[in-house]
Amino acid sequence: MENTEKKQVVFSAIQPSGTITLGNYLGAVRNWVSMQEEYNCIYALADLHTITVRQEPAQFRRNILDAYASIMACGIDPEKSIFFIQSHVHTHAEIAWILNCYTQFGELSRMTQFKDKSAKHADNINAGLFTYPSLMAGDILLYQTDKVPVGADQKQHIELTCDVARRFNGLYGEVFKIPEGFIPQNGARVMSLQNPLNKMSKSDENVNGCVHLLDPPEVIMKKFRRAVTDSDACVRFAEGKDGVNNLMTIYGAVTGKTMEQIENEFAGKGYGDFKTAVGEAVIEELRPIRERYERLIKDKAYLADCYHKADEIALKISSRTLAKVKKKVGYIV
Ligand code: AQP
Repeated sequence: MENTEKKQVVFSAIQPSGTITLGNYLGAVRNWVSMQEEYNCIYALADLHTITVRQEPAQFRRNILDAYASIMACGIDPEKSIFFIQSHVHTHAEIAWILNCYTQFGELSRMTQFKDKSAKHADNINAGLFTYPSLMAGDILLYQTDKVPVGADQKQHIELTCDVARRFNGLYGEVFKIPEGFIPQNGARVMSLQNPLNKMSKSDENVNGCVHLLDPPEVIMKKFRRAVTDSDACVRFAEGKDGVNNLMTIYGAVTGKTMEQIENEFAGKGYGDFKTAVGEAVIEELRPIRERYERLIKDKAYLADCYHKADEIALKISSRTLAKVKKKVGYIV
């Protein structure tokens, strides 16, 4: 599985903080799948990050396996990519501590995700939530990554990763490769169907705002039929039409159609026809994923075999960078 060809390295991760959403899929995971042929791909289930928000242990354990199977069902091939579980590879926690000491308080204070999540979980603004970007920087930098396929919400964290890497390299020489974000043209920021000013999130309490990869077809259709639009009754992409813009973005991302083609397709038709078309397109996109998931989740031994093999390779690769980092800092290794 470890590829020695000189392909560029791709790294990305996803949190098992709930059922994977259409936003996660269109913003990130779809690119993870398509990049497998051309790049050396390393993907992780970022379960260390997940406990920055309190998890119920039994549910968390189920979410980890469900998310692992869901991502594989999207098309991650264990023969082509390394797909491991972050908490199984100790180098991540270790480098996070070191990078914490090269990341400024002021930089972390400016992160919008920290501000958003602190507001959402005001009773648990823990240090892990604050230093989350140092762990994310470590995840990426451990693998000498070239490209990081993510949704638009992660742009700020990638920029911080590059700043920390440049700072470290400035002190000690070329230790880290400076990565770049890889953000899709379509679907980089899928919004909630109920509140199109907020992004669609796994942990959204309003279930109707969020389409999950494993939702049955009738549930997906119901969510799209209930999606918030406006009183304009015209399918066009324009300022102030956040709900319709979001539905058009989703439809465009799934069908490959431009906003202009979508406007022409629905000229003279109402929102009812449009919402049904978006629902049908999404149902067909997700159908094979749900079917593959149903098969995979029954085969726990196969899943365990996949992640154990990947954990081992990830540890081997990441240990090289960690050893270099520790030596540069001055530790006896
Ligand atoms: N709404 C979205 N549109 C496009 N891309 C998105 N991503 C997340 N939401 C959207 C991308 O999905 C990848 C994995 O995200 P994550 O699990 O690391 O964390 P997140 O960004 O905090 O995702 P959620 O779904 O919003 O989780 P919770 O509810 O736990 O906070 C990333 O590449 C992200 O950009």
